Amino acid sequence: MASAVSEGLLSRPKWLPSWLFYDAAGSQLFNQITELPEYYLTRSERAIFAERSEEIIALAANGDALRIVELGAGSADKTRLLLSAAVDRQDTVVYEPVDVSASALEEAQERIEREIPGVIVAPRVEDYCQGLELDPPAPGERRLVLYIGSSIGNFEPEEAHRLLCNVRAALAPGDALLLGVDLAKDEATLLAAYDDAAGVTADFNMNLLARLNRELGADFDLSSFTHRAVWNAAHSRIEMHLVSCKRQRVKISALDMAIDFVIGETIHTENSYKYRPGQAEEFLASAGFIRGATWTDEKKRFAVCLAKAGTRKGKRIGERVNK
Ligand code: AVJ
Repeated sequence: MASAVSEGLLSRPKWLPSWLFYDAAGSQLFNQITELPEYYLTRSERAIFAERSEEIIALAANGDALRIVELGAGSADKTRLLLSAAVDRQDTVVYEPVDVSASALEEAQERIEREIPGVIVAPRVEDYCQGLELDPPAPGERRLVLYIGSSIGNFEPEEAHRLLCNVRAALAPGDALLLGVDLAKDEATLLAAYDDAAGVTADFNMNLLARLNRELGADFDLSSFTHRAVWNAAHSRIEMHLVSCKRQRVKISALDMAIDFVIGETIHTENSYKYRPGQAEEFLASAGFIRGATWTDEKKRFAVCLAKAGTRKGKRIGERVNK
């Protein structure tokens, strides 16, 4: 954390990595975001699962039993629709949620085992960006990896490609990946989703500075920064920034650093890439996956793609993909 923060704040323009959002307070704010009227992503993806879970699970299983792995599982809320569909087809389902947050995984395990009998939860506290190792499938078993919720949207296109290659390298031919991506759409809808009327996304962004104050002894004055969301059409991404309202100096005692801001200077805190139709399928194909099927919600805001591991392996790259 210390090295990422000092690298980002010493750069011009200044930036901070978006994984820093998710401390306990930030994870809670993110859960609130998913319930906002403007944040259509979670609702759109959940609507797809509500309608298509059976079909998705049947296509992935292809007559065998499934073992389900979820990358960046968090609270695993929408996943329950897929898990229920899987236990309808087989008596028990092993579900391995992978996340860096042990507390989120504990809560998810407790809730899923209570609410969906037949699911055996085997949580893994791991950073999947460092590469991925999976247990080999038992005879008559296939793996389904879930990477849903537009989590891939935080990665630069080259990083996203590398991550998909790493997933492919961990799979055997016939295993499957279910990928959820947000689709490019009109600017007003996108901006509202990342700058909601209740100000929850602003709090989520500002929590980053509060976190640096708490954990690195920084003295950011939260009232002299504001939240800004921008649609970058050239790169097809929403950007989040923190804007300094005045000329100021901030000290970060744990890093023994002082950082100067001019008025209006920004810290770039997140990119959230929005895919055009067909783009996720192209990414998957170039990482060694075979096209399966794509589902979208009624308003075509969000897409879920099922892809099968082909015989050509993706190139495994152990290097961390989100700096
Ligand atoms: C968790 C990366 C999917 O990009 O929409 C929500 C994070 N940032 N509001 C997204 C987020 C601002 C979210 N992802």
